[in-house]
Amino acid sequence: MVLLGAPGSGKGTQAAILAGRLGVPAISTGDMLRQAVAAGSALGRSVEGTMMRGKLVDDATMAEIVRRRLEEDDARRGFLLDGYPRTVPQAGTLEEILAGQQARLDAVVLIEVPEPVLVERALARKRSDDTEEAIRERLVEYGKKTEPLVRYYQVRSLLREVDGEGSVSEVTAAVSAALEV
Ligand code: B4P
Repeated sequence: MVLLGAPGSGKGTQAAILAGRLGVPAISTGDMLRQAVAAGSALGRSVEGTMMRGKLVDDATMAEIVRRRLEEDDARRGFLLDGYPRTVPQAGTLEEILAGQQARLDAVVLIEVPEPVLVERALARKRSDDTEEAIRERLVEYGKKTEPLVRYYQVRSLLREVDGEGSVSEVTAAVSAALEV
């Protein structure tokens, strides 16, 4: 499964809850990148500036990271992707990876939250990449590069839309209902 939504929509929050419930790993590309930055690895050093500016890391780098992660044993029985794909080329890469594993996506959940609430939540989170400028830039990037995925998955009959404005438990209930889990 894939969780789709603007930055601050609560993808990561819901992915962790749902993954626990379904017994599959929640794979957050944002967390993986932040860990690389914290560890000071070559990958971390190469993506740090991009993340701080609120820009997306390039598709080739992300393809490499996700391909490796989905080959790990714990992802063989299923997984919940949080924050990938974020561009149409990334969605194509994911399809290729899954085809190579004779697997397919079951569903894509879009968590919808109005922009003022997104900014408020992200500022409250106080993560190092959450300056107001970076948050605004992430929303612009989302509109340009990630929103086209809504249509991409709609035409493939995979998209399930959920209102993400309620409390964490209300959103979990809405996501569970949409997925019938
Ligand atoms: P991510 O880590 O994916 O960050 P995000 O989109 O901001 O967070 P998310 O939507 O998961 O919100 P959260 O649950 O934390 O990406 C960070 C950066 O990494 C990107 O900007 C980019 O540079 C890079 N990156 C990652 N993946 C990439 C890719 N595929 N391609 C290129 N670049 C990539 O929730 C936000 C806050 O709201 C939290 O504080 C939470 O506690 C709160 N909250 C959640 N649900 C709530 C609710 N229902 N009510 C009230 N508060 C709630």
